[in-house]
Amino acid sequence: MSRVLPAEADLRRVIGDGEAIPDGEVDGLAADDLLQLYRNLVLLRTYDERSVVYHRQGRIGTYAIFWGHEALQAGSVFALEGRDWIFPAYRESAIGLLRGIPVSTVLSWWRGHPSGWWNPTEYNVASICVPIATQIPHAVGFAWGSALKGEDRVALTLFGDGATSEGAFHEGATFAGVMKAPVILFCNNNQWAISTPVSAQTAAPTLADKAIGYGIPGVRVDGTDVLAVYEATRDAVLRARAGDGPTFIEAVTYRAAPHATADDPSMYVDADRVQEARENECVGRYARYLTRLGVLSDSLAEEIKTEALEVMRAGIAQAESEPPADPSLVFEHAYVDPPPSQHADEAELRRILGG
Ligand SMILES: Cc1ncc(C[n+]2csc(CCOP(=O)(O)OP(=O)(O)O)c2C)c(N)n1
Ligand SMILES: [Mg+2]
Repeated sequence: MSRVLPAEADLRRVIGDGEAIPDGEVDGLAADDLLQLYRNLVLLRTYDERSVVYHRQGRIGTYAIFWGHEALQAGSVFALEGRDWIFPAYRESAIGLLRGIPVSTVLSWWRGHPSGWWNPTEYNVASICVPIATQIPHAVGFAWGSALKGEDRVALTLFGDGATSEGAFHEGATFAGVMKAPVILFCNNNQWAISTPVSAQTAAPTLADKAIGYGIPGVRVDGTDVLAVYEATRDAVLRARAGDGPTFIEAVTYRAAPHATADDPSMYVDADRVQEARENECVGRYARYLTRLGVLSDSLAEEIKTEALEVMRAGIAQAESEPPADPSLVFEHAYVDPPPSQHADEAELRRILGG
C-alpha cells in the first residue's frame, strides 16, 4: 500500500521577484509555450475586467469576479491534453475560453440566455456548477468511468476553500482515493467563502492536509505563480496517466476582489492583504518574468492586450445580438407532470416581460 503522509507544507514556486528571490524554470516549455501561456492569462484577465464593466452597464447579470486567479486556471489547463476534461465552478466560468468556447457563449451564460449553454462533449468542458462542490463527484465519476472504459483521459476539477467543507467534496475525494480515479482535485484557497474565512473551514494547518485522510497526495503551490501551478498540475497528470490515482492541489491565493458584483467585502476583508495581493497579481508577475527572460517586449504585450480587448468587443456584440429567449423555456423541463397553475404562471411571466 502506498503512503501519502505527510502533505506538503511549503508552497511550490518557480517565478522569482527579479531581486533576492531567483527565477526558476520549467523543463519542456519553449519560448512559444511561455508566450501562449501569457496570451491565455491576458485573455482571462481581459474577460474578467470587461465583465465587471459590462455588469455595471447592465449588460450581464451578477458576476463572480476571478481577478488574480487567472494563473491557477491558465496554469492547470495548460498541463492537460485536449482529450482531458475540465469541471469548473462559477469562479472559473470563463475557463472554457482556453478550449475554444466563444466569449459570446460565456457572456450569454451570465446574461441568463440559453445560448450560454454549450455541449460539453464539444470542448471537453463540463457545465459551470453553482451549487458548491457538486462538480467534484461529477469529475471523479467521469474519471473513474473513463478509466473503466480504457480511455486515457484525466479530469481536472476546480473548487474553492469553502467547497472542502461540503459533503460532495468528501464523497468525491473518498471515491477518488478508493477507486484511484485519474482526477485532479484542484482547490483555489483564496482564504474566503464569501465572508467566511478559511480558518472557519478547518482546524487543520493546511487544506492539503485534508487529502491525507483520503489517501491522496496533497500538494501546495503559490496560486499566483502560473509556472508553479503548471508544473504541479503536470506532475498530477503524469501520476493519473500512470494509473497512480488522484492528486489534491491546494493553490494558495488571496481574494483581491469582491466575491461577486453583489458583494461588499469592506465589512470583513483585510485591506492590507488585498493591497498586497493586488501588487503581486499573477499577470504582471508573469509578464515581468518573461521580460527578464527576454521573451516578452512592451510592444508584444500591448499587441496581445489589444487582441484580447477586440475579442471581448466582438463577444459582447454577438451576445447582445441574440434574440430574446422564449419564456416558456423556464417551465419546459421543470416538471414531468406540470401543475395546473403552470399555464397561468407562464402567461403571467409573458405579461411581465411584455411579450
Ligand atoms: C451548496 C451551496 N451552498 C451555499 C451556496 C452559496 N454560496 C455561493 S458562493 C459560496 C462560497 C464558496 O466559497 P469557496 O468554496 O471558497 O469558493 P470561492 O467563492 O471563494 O471561489 C457560498 C456559500 C451555494 N452556491 N451552494
Ligand atoms: Mg474561497
